Order: sequence, then structure tokens, then C-alpha cells
Amino acid sequence: MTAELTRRVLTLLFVREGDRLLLGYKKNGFGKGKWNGFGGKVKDGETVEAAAIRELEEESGVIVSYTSLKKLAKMEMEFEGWNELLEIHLFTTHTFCEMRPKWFHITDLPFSEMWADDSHWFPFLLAEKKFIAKFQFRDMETISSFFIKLVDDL
Ligand code: 6OG
Repeated sequence: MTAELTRRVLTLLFVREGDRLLLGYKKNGFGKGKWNGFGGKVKDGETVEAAAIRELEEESGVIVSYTSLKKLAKMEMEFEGWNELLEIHLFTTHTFCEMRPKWFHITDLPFSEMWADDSHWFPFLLAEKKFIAKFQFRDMETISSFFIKLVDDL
């Protein structure tokens, strides 16, 4: 006799921008140590589309519209000896962002490709210290004068 399988409904959403695909590295839980698209369990009363959008936002901070979603597949995954079957709803979406996000280590920031004022106030930003500042620019690259003052409150 084969045991009845419990069905777990999951979403999996891949965000594409041109020739690049956004992946997330799973730090914990099922699939730990693997790169994947974003997704998770569909809640009771939730549509798979709403779950796909919610999971993407929760896991990456990226927000996409309902109408941008393209449903590509329904896949079933069975693991031998498991009493659970994974039903994965696969989606893709294309984004056209004005900014291209990228994480930098705080000791390796690309100041030569940032605004000239940034290197002056970044130490306070990184230390989360409050400040007021004023910068005067001669041109887009050159600061003629500035001041920065730490404050207790803004
Ligand atoms: P949480 O446990 O994080 O949801 N997922 C799979 N993705 C791929 N590419 N292959 C598989 O083959 C997968 N099995 C599950 C679906 C799990 C997430 O992992 C995906 C969900 O997005 C076995 O809530």
C-alpha cells in the first residue's frame, strides 16, 4: 500500500533584466546552500500569483506587479521516502530598473565612481551617527567648500 502524499503548494519566481537573472542564496532551511529563484509556501486563501509576489518582496525587497508575472509551469517534486509532494508554480518576470542594485562590502565601496561628497559623510552613515552637512560644488566632480557637524537630533 502506498501512503497518501500531502501536497505542499509553492511558488518559484525568477526575475530577469535583459540577459541577467536575479538569484538568491538560501541561507537556511530547505535547499540551504543553493542558489534559486524566490518563492515559498502559498498561504490558505492566497492565489499563487499573490504568493509569488509576496515571497519575492519578503526575500529580496523587489516588488513586481501582478500583470508582469508570466506563469511558465506547474511542476511536481517527489522525494523517495517522503510523505510530502511539492507542487511548484513557476513564474518569470522582466524588470526594467533605473538603478542596478549591487551589494558592496563596507570596506570596499567604489568612492571613485560615487559623488565627491560621499567619502566625507560615509563614515557617519556607516557608524549611524546623526549629522548635518552643507557642500558647495564648483562642478559636478569638485567640492569647493563644505562642513559636517555631528548632532544629537535632527
Ligand atoms: P521555502 O521552504 O523556502 O520554499 N523549490 C525548488 N526549487 C528548485 N529550483 N528545484 C527544486 O527541486 C525545488 N524544490 C523546492 C520552491 C521552498 C522554495 O524552494 C523551491 C520554493 O520557492 C526539488 O518556503
